[in-house]
Amino acid sequence: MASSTIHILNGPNLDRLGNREPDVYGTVTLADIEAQARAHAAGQGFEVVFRQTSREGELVEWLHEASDSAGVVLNAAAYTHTSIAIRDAISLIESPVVEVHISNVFAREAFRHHSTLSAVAKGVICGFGAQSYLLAIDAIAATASQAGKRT
Ligand code: CA2
Repeated sequence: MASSTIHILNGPNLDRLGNREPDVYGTVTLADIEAQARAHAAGQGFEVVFRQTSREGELVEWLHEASDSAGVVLNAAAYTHTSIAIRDAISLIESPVVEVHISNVFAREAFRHHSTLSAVAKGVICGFGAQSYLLAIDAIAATASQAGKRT
């Protein structure tokens, strides 16, 4: 039977969201994002596994664990711009991975314009604040229903 679980994986420093750099990230906390994402996913019949780590290898292991899920919403934070290990893990799993960013990385420093992950992700959503996560959930729901995995 098709999975109805979406894994939402967050990388380094995202646990510090809330009051630093509000011009870039707003004032939302990661706990706020989790609550919004759980409610949004539940409205479409999905359960959520929501995790954050500062360790690259842990993100790799969590991607492996998400292999048979309905999809993965991945904000790899700074690892987005550097990690071949996370890219390889995305390539290895069956589930669609949506790369998300709170900020519009293309309106920021040049080193944020390149992602090692985008080419192997199903798609990329950035610049919509916490709503980037909700749009990614919608994209996974649409992908699952298009593939006939869910009705
Ligand atoms: O915009 C995003 O979601 C990012 O993935 C956030 C990463 C950044 O390295 C990416 O280029 C874009 C940084 C997360 C750091 O989180 C902070 C938390 C508190 C205060 C400042 C940053």
